[in-house]
Amino acid sequence: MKKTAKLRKMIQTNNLDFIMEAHNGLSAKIVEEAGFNGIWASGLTISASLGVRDNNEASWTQILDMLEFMSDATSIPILLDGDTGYGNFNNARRLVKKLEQRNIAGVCIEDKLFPKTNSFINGEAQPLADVEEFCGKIKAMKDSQLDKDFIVVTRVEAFIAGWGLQEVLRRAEAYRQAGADAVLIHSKRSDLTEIEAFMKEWSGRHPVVIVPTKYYATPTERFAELGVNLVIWANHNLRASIDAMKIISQQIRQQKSLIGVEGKVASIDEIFRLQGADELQMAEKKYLPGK
Ligand code: SPV
Ligand code: MG
Repeated sequence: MKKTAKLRKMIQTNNLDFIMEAHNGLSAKIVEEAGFNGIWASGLTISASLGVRDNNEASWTQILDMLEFMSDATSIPILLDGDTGYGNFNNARRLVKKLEQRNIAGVCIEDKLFPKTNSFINGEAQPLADVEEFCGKIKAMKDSQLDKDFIVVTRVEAFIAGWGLQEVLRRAEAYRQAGADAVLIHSKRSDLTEIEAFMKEWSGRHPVVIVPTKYYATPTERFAELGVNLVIWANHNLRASIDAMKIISQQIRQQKSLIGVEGKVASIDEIFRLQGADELQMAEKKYLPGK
């Protein structure tokens, strides 16, 4: 099955599915090996891994380059966090074209303004996109895709920006009618009240995606009970690696030695395995004279 068809199936079937954050080829590979059926290419973690802020400081082609490595390293579908689509409808439809060329299965766009700011930084001060303009962007993206299974997820930021349920519903419905394949309802509350209220009114009319970063303490069964289709674990590989790198850097600096760390880090052979070094050795035997 194509990557696009796999991701489409994940959002369209009624059972709850999960995708996991990755920010480069290596972390994407690790997500696949962990058994996930899909990858969230997070704007926050890709930009953080590049040492920049989640404010479109990395250019969209720099993101595209990273995605190419992630896509080449894996066989499961990738959903790109495409921020606002990096401009207006025209930039967004060109993004779709470039993503399809790199075998990316779908993109999520959020109804904010370029350059965006992460939803967890002063969210209530963030202006939202005009609904009509955003619907034009959705239509342009859907009209430009060549593969019918490529998905466009539209992320409603109205709760984040301090609006109520009515505004969230108005936007979600408008985006559904404009052709979005799913709506992502984002909430920065530590409980599930906003998501619950939305799911009740929405009553299954179109697939729903959530990101439980802030309401992490909610048992996962609740998401299934509410009828959520897809959960994004949005940033945990980067966060795990930050802690691991801090500990090892500090230890090596303090001990001026590798004696205490060798058993605590992945082996060099494990790096080779993740890179697929074996395959190259076999290919050399086949293709290089004298090997
Ligand atoms: C991301 O992972 O970049 C997201 C999710 O967009 S959030 O950080 O919650 O906005
Ligand atoms: Mg993001």
